[in-house]
Amino acid sequence: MFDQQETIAAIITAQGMGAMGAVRISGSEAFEAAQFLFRSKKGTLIQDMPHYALAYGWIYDGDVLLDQALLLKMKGPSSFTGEDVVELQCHGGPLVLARLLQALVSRGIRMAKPGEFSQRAFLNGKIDLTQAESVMDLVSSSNRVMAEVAVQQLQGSLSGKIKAFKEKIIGWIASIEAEIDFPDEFPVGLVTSVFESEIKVMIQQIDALLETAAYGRIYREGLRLVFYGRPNVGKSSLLNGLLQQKRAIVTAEPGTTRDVLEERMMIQGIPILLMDTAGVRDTGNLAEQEGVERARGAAAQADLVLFVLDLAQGLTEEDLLLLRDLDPEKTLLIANKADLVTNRVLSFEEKVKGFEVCILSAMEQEGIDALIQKIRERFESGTLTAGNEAVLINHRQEGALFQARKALESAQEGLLRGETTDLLSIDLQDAWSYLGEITGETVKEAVVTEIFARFCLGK
Ligand SMILES: Nc1nc2c(ncn2[C@@H]2O[C@H](COP(=O)(O)OP(=O)(O)OP(=O)(O)O)[C@@H](O)[C@H]2O)c(=O)[nH]1
Ligand SMILES: [Mg+2]
Repeated sequence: MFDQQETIAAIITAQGMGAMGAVRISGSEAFEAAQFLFRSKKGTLIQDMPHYALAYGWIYDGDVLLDQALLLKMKGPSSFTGEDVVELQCHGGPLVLARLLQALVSRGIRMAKPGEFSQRAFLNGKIDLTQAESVMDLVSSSNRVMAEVAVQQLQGSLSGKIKAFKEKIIGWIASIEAEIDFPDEFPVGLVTSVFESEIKVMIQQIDALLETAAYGRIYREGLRLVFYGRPNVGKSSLLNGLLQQKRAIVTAEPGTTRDVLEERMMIQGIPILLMDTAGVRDTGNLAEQEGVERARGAAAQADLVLFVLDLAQGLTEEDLLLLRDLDPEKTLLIANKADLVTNRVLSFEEKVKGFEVCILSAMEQEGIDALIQKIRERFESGTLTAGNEAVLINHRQEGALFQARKALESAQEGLLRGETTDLLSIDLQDAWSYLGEITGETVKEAVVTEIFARFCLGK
């Protein structure tokens, strides 16, 4: 855990030149340290400035003038970190900011580690863990949905739900304790029968949250779309067709693509990670063999496989073998090179029953729009309930929520078996504690450190 006694500072604006650059100082010596450097035009001292006030002036390192600046004073606990904070807003030159930071360090202020401001905010109870994580999502979001969900979670949309669960559970535990302590006043089983149905409702609500995890990953990392199939069927051509640029090498020779080639794009608001792979075949070439292995791996991890075949050749035995391992729910069958055939009726339709087929020509750019529409439909027909919930949980939150659900289920089963109420209470306490990991009250210190270490410098 970081030493909270120390006063820390960091550049909080992006690297490089900009109209503005800012340095934040946080801790008990923030005002004093800033006063060393800052001379207000009106001669005001920082200690005399009111809370949230701005002062205009100049920054000096000793006698050396560094920059012109605005100083913002925030008195703890009403600041982001909960400590005394000063923000110096100057001109956004990398050297100016570095010299300013250096001047602070030479006066005993420590440089903040990545995520340290946010970690202090968490430790001082200014934000909970879900809010800290949503800050990360917000600054790294590449699409509108993620940005909107992240800002709602920052406002507390997820914390609110978790808090409500926890309060309810505490209520149940209290009733159980009352039943145990004052058996005469509570007829046996009265309390438990009331919350049998309530536990069921809570499990359903948790399931709805758990369902958002898959979409959370897609909005954070992109929908993994993997081009897969035999060599030379036109996988790379199709990737280029979707991207509208000649990104992947295309040749008439089978075995052109070797590595997994990744490219990002947006399809109607959905962030997509396109992955072109090597054509699958038996080969003596070591590099190609490795490529084939990677192709299989990528297909296994795909959200959606675009299985490409060559319509001019029809469905080959090798195609069928590959198809057998694919899940129709996660696959679109692309019959490519439609420009080479005159009759577009699929002779092999029976053999690919269950798979949705898309006939197109990557070379002629024909049928690409219909493919885009199908990708969109696949995404929407999934389990997306997140849009209206405005909550997308991440992997860590999913894990804890899953454990909480298990504990609740165990309580539910206990109730049905007519277990004694003290056993029930243990399950409920477990559920409460797992929920607390999400917001951070019961989370282990190592996890907290790991979460904040992923933040960027100055956050
Ligand atoms: N006529 C026609 N030719 C196509 C079409 N799509 C791709 N081709 C041709 O098929 C050949 C192979 O295309 P690629 O895109 O390299 O095929 P691939 O599946 O990526 O091949 P590997 O990387 O070797 O696995 C090239 O000569 C392309 O021009 C199409 O729709 N129609
Ligand atoms: Mg290729």
